[in-house]
Amino acid sequence: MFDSLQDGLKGAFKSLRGKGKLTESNMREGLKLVETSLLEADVSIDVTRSFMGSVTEKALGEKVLLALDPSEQLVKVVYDELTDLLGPVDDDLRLDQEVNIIMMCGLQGSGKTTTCGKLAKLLQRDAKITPLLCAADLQRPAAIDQLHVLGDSLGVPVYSNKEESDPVKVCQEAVAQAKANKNQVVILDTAGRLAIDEVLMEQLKTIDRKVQPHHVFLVVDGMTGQDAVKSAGAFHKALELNGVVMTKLDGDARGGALLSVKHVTGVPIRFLGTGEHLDDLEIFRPEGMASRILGMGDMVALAQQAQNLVDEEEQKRMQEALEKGQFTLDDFRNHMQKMAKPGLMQKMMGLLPGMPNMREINDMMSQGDTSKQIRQMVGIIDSMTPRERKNPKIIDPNRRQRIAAGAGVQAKQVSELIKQYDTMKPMLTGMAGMNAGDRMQQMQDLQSQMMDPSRGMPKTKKSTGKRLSPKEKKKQAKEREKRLRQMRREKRNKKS
Ligand SMILES: Nc1nc2c(ncn2[C@@H]2O[C@H](COP(=O)(O)OP(=O)(O)O)[C@@H](O)[C@H]2O)c(=O)[nH]1
Ligand SMILES: [Mg+2]
Repeated sequence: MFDSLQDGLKGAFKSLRGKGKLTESNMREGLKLVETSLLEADVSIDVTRSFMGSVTEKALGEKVLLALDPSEQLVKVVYDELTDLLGPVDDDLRLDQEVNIIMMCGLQGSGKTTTCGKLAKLLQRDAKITPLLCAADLQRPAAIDQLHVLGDSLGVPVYSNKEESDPVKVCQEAVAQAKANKNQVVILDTAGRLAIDEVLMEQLKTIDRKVQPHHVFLVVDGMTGQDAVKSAGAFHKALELNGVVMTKLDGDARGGALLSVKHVTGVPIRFLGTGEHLDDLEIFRPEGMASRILGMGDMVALAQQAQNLVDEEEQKRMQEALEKGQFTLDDFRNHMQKMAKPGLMQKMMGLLPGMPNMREINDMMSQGDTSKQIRQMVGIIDSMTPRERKNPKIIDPNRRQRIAAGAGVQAKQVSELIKQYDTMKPMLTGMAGMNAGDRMQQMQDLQSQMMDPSRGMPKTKKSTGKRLSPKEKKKQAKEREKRLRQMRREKRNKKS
């Protein structure tokens, strides 16, 4: 997700990192790259401008320029700004009425009907509420059937009336039925058009006026870029929206639209649609999204996905193992097997920091189906001896050859698997039992390690051919000392 924005920002930070000491002028260069990557990712000019305004001010502040690692500080400035721009959240549906009405609106094909189903599933799972779905899209006869199919698969009732041609009436009838059957929530699946038109808007306004939904959510297709932004503006003008759902963020959505839609409507983003399955609805969190955009991964979303996957007992066992710092290749293998569900693997990998981005993963996965890939990984681990599984460090080229031959793969694939395991292990074990703040810190540390593998080791400075003045030397020595102290502290913290 959000590949281009992610790639662009990473490039910007990387080029700054290579510069050693930052000055105002090379920081400005880095900021230019940040700006370009925003624009390339489809963030509108207005949003980019205001975003860059506050980032520049902070980045050129003394605190950042004098920091030991200014590019890391810039990552933090951009992260904070993204979080600010994407927030605040409003994840409370305030279902305190006898019947709470949620209306979905948006262009045709944006994912309204699918989102109705996903939201119904989420309510069932998390709030133990069985909502009533209302088929208020009377434009296409198939739309009613589509909702019925969804409802049947979820065990959720669907109200429809094929005799009625007025969507307002259908909505009113649904609300009445919900009252009678004590459905706490009604979700209205309204009609969409290919482009915004007056008739559609009037129809929605009438529903809004006469049915008085408690929530009006705009469903926006994340793949449509700036068009999404335009339509969001029009919908917001006609209806008082109080939430946005952005769908199809599992594809090659460029991410910019999310920032722009938020900016244009000022309405909280509530949910993200990340796939065609009914489980693929995430509650929006600005911090998680900012991390993802910056390529730091979203550990909270990852944990959530994993949680929906393994049963409670296994989870407890995992947690205990993780807290003890044990996450063996056997655990890794069991985990992989659980992820053999189609599509899930790509998604989880996309949430992990340091993993190849979605495009690469999709390419990789589409060459063979996911379950085949997983079978291969499992095969590799199965070809290892118990000792190797416990301590993959002992796997030398000879052992690697043997394992590869046993699993029928290339030696390179064995190394890749171990690398993946090595990336996951410190993250998972380190994060078990941490609070959210520490986790954030950990994520940032991890990220900087990934961008600069030499970090953590004293840097060997390349000769510039220029001699340093005594004052500069003294300053460098001081910086080195500070860095060493910091390293020792980090080491100590890791031990305790
Ligand atoms: N990949 C992906 N496809 C989605 C998502 N949400 C909806 N879709 C697909 O988009 C198409 C249109 O969805 P639908 O709910 O019928 O849109 P509506 O016309 O707004 O009701 C369908 O093929 C859905 O499966 C999503 O989050 N990810
Ligand atoms: Mg529909």
